[in-house]
Amino acid sequence: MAVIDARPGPIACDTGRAALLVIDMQRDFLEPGGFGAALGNDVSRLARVVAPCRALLDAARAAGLAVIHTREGHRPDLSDAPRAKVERSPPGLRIGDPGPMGRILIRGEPGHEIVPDLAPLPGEPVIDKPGKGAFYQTDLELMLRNRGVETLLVAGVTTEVCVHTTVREANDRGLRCIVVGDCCGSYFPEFHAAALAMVSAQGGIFGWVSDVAAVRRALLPSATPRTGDGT
Ligand code: C5J
Repeated sequence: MAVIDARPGPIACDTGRAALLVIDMQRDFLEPGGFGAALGNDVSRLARVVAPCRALLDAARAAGLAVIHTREGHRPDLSDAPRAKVERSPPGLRIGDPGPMGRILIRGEPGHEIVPDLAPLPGEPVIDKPGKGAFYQTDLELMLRNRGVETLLVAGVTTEVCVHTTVREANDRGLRCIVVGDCCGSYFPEFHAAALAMVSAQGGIFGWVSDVAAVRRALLPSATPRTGDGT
């Protein structure tokens, strides 16, 4: 049992029944020259969470937690892309259009891949999701139930969109969520801060908010702090 310092209070976590979920750390969202940058976003706000995420991943792997990755994207024929989602972007920058790193948000294209520093290890499931939430039209819930997971550590991008949607979905499924705040990123700092505040408000209405240093201290009590973990 690990006890993780968090808001609104410490949270005990049975590491045998916990998983780390890393959400949408994809090249198109994070890298200069990708889809996120083409939309005019400052991708450095997202890229800066790669190092803390790597420190979190290393700790979770060392502590024996299940590690699951997600990617947002669609089939090449767009049969799983709702028109309402496709039409929300300007023509030329829509899902399926040719982008700087291949077709935008299409599975199999270079931009859809997870950034190299956070690449899944063999055996770590990768959930391809068509929506913002990682539970919508995926087998994530089945995987977590089969593994007996009760607690989810959540990291990734973007804080107020796919991370928040997933945490809300998980909360309604009876899972305890610990959002690792400095391992989440947004193009909008004010949305990031508000999204984290909303998780832990009202006694933890959606869950807990912690940071990578606290998680590493709890999971690996004898390890020395390292660069990237916020200490
Ligand atoms: C994610 C998005 N991953 N912001 N997608 O948050 O469209």
